[in-house]
Amino acid sequence: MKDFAKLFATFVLAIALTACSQQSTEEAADAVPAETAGEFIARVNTEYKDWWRELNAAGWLRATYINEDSAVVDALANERYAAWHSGMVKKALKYDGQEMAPETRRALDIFKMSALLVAPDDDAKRKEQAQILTDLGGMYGAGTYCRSDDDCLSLPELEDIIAQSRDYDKLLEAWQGWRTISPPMRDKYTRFAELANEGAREFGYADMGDMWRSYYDMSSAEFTTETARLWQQVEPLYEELHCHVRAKLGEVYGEDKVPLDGPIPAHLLGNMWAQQWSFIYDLLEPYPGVSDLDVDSTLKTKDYSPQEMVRSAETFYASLGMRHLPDTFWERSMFSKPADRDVVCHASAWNLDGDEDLRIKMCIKQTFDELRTIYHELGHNYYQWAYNQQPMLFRDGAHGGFHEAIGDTVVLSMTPEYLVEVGLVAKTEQSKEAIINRQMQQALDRIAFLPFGKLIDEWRWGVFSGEIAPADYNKAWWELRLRYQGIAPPVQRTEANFDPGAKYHVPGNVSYTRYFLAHVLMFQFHRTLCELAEHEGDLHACSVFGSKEAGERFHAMLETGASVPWQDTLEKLTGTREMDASAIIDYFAPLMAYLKEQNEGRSCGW
Ligand code: X8Z
Ligand code: ZN
Repeated sequence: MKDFAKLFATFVLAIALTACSQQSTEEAADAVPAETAGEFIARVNTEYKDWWRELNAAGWLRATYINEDSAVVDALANERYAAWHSGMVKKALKYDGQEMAPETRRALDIFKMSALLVAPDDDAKRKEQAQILTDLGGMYGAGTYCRSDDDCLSLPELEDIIAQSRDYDKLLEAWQGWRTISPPMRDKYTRFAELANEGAREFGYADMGDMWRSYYDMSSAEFTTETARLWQQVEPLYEELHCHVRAKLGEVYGEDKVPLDGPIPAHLLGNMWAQQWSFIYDLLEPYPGVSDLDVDSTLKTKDYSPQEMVRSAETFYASLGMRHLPDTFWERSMFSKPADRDVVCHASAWNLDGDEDLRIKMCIKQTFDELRTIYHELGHNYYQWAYNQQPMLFRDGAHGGFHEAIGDTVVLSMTPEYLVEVGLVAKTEQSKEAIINRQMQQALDRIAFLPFGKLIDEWRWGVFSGEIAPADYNKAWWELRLRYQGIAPPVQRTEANFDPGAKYHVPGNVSYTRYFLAHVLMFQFHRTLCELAEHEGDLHACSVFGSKEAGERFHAMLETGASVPWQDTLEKLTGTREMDASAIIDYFAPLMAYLKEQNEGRSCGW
């Protein structure tokens, strides 16, 4: 999530030092720039690195120690950074239309879009916006549901209920309970959107959504079309899964609660946001008892510590030829939920100084789901580490979807055979039934996620463009949830609620289409890595664990960072310049056949 890094090639450093001596001349705002574009970018890279360190120190403190003081430090760092950024962007705009090296042009474009906080060029408004974002993050992180003064449940506790309980009313209470944290965010979020739009317009974008969509080496309109195209490719898979899951939930909870021709109540899918459904696998296991992949039990019976779970992920990356994580990673990461203070438990991976100060922040539990998330987070860390030889502005993923896909590509290699090899399950079977069981488990994660991954930003694009007015925030949210996911709130929702605020990335202001794209890309990457590892046979049976050939090419992609358009990076690894869902469709072919058979005679859709 947090990307970028430091370390400069000597020539960049030399130019940067020259640039520093020219700082006073560039104060004359309207004058012809005293620096060449290349010199200017070198200076941005240097200064940005210092900002990066400061912002991340404040951000880390805020996320791992939520209190009044960290709020002050975080808001101030963001406000000061935003002032610097907006001043520098104004200068950057003066180079528009000038001849320059392509990598300088790219760096300038990236810089204009790289605002962590897009605020208007006005001290008071900048301060207000930084404060709002710090507050929203804190409200989410410290959010609890209290039945009474001394009976409060945190998010991880509420998530456990949603994952484990099969009692309709108990699930409902946890679902509603968590959503009591977000109504107070509504006014703040409304104001945030106004200010962010004002800032985006000053940078030349139609609104903040337009700015987000412009980050993909194509026009904003092309990007909208591109995501719609990918969704169309995968929609049939989702509809089959939805139909089958709904039928099974109807058997468990009764058709009065889960009508077979309508949307699924949002609290029954094992996840607080109904975004990934693997926690209800027990209700869906196609062939009960065949090839037991119960990693949860192993983690609990062998009493894996959070550190041991992280080591397991590190061992995988090392098997691809990557380095072992630095000592500071182990010393400075937050692996568990501290008992004495509020923290943001939502998992994230950081590079605090842009160089090697890599860390993850998680409240690790002993589940397979969490283990997969650890592999996901280390994907970010290994990416950050690999591109730290790039100039600062290129220390980022080829695009956000690449960043999110690295760790998940590795997760696709956690095959039953791999799990046996590392002692996470006792034995595995090679039958057709075993394959379908595993695919069901994976589809509940990967296929179920697709519409969710698509709709979150569709809501925000609407909010930022003004198409969704504040008076319709919640209504529009549930319309999208219905349209894409075929789910509905279990109780009536009104504009007194603000359900988008109960999802981390909304108050956290993290764009979300990246995850949708990652769910397409990870299968493309996996297909290529499996070819490099000379895997023969079905794609779903491939693990690249231990393959130095696959690891080398994978790492070469990571090192490239954001230095070239993502299409070039994709082509270099996979031979194609397009994101394409055919790999995910191939991968799940066995399960789709099973689902179609199961759904015969059912009326699917909602
Ligand atoms: O936020 C995350 C990661 C951190 S980048 C844990 N994910 C999305 C979410 O939880 O909503 C991974 C899957 C989607
Ligand atoms: Zn991530």
